[in-house]
Amino acid sequence: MQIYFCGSIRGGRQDVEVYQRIVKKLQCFGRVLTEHVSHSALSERGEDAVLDGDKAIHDRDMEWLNISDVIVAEVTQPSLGVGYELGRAVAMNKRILCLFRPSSGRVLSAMIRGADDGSEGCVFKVRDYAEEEIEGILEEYFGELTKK
Ligand code: 6IA
Repeated sequence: MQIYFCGSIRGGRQDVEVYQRIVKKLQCFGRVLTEHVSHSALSERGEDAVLDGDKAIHDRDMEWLNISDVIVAEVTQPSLGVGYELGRAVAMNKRILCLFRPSSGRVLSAMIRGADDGSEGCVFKVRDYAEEEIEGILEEYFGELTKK
């Protein structure tokens, strides 16, 4: 299974340790194409050092999004790039799981929360969680997915 993980980069790296925990667990279920999103060496400004620049990042990520079977996004730290990836993934009819931590004190965008219609068959899911629940939530989600 090809998994595309989304997390904030230029939107702010405050949650990088949570991303690491998510990516580590995701690697039990398949290949995480965007593992670098969880690297602590990648800073908000680090991508400026990439020679090929933003267009190459965008085009490669869109290719990976296209070949992915499932998208998992940590959406607590608001990020334009993550919002864009989710919109593109919806247009590609991809299966999407968004993870949000209410303990952050933030309120999730209605455009993300509202994309989950609450029905069992909805391919766009939003799950509120506390950090210690990550592994259990992912086990449950991927367990259901492999049954389908
Ligand atoms: O607007 P943001 O930068 O917060 O957007 C973050 C999202 O866009 C992530 O989910 C990534 O998939 C994607 N993204 C943004 N910057 C990069 C990037 N920079 N590489 C790959 N995906 C990115 C260069 C990193 C490289 C030196 C390892």
